[in-house]
Amino acid sequence: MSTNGDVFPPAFLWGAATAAFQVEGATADGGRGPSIWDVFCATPGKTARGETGEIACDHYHRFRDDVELMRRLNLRAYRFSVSWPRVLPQGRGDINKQGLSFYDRLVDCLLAAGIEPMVTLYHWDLPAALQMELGGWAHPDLPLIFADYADVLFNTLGDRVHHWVTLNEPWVVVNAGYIHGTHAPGVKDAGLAYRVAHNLLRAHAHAVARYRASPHNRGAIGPALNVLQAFPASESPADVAAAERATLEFCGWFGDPLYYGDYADVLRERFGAALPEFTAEDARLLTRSMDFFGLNYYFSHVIRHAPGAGPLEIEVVPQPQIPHTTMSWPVTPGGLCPLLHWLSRRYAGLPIYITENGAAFPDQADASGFVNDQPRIAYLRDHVRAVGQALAEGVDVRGYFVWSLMDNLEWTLGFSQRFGLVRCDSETSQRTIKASGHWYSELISTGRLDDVPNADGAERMGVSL
Ligand code: IFM
Repeated sequence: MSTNGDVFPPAFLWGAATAAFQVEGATADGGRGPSIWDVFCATPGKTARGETGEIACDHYHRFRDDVELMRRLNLRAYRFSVSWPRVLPQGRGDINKQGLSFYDRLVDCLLAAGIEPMVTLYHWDLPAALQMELGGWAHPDLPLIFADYADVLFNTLGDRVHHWVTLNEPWVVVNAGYIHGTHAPGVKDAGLAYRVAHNLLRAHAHAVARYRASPHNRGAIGPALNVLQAFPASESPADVAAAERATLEFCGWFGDPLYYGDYADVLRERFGAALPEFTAEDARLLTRSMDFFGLNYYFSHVIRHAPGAGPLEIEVVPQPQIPHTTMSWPVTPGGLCPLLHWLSRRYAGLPIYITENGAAFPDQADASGFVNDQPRIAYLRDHVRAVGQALAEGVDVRGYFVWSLMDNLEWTLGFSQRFGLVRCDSETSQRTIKASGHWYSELISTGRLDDVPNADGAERMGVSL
């Protein structure tokens, strides 16, 4: 695919993304079992204002209206995740037909509206039974149990779904869930975290092997990895090497094993015995186990060499002059194009999808519920422009998914962080397309960034990084 920068190819896959626990609600409906996130949210003090996924955006009941909204937004694709405990309430064993049929109907409804489904198999909501009975991802059998679950979905939806994402942001699962304990299952055990990461990688490899052996292997399968571009704080060789190590913290840990069959050398040197070894069979299954690289890009950092600061000896240099989102993330569209080049060199031959990109801003709705979210338009426009530039320079980017279709439950932070193209009233679940949604639909219909009128007052943000 190529472009002249502001003009995108007709086949470019424009979409928006969500995740089951963040939007579905209906946590006790239709035979669904509890997930580790239900347990976590029910524990006092774990989420802001004690907010839970019980209702979320009520997408489980409103999915037909939501697909109609997607059609009005001109989306070509919708990335959603399957709730594992909705399909297998105990994580394994008996299939909950009612739960499975929800995804069956959702896929049919999307296809009838001309929208391509991209299905994520694991977006953090592990069945609670697997955590309680086996200790979750720390257990060496989890990868095979995950592959069995994946197989259920390949067999049910594989005739109609051609884009599969195995794991969403395993780096976050490990860091927030097992090092800092701020996400479910709320464990703080760095030693265990390496084993969990290892099993997540093995789970991806086993699921991909099943997909490739399945009669429905007519599409593409890959991970969605969160990666940032690390800019060195100075031209000194020490800072340049530190910046490379910072990017490798994500890619060397999760991307490299899925392409080369092992962790990056620099991680083996720095983490030593803490990084488990892959068996020869694991390495065989892992090597070239991505059909595409799914990139979740939110921000980049300036990094300096910091002797003694953890095994990687890296430190983020704050950039207070750059605008930040309400997540306190810097707005850095300038990191995206170099990162796309870096990925296309390191994982040569793989197409890239931007599986998530977006921003939370302090949206204010008017009396009708409409949000004139000019900062989000500016954010999206600058990032889409960076994608167009990378395409024009020869990087094989095939699609772009805004995070998120609608405001939803931002995990521990509850409903306070609004990422949506569509406002979802957290009291009534009423949907209203925001100015950014209208802007995005116009971009999709023309495929030209230069044709979409600039949003009033939308300043170009954070372009220096
Ligand atoms: O909401 C999350 C999503 O679940 C995973 N990627 C980042 C988003 C914003 O924090």
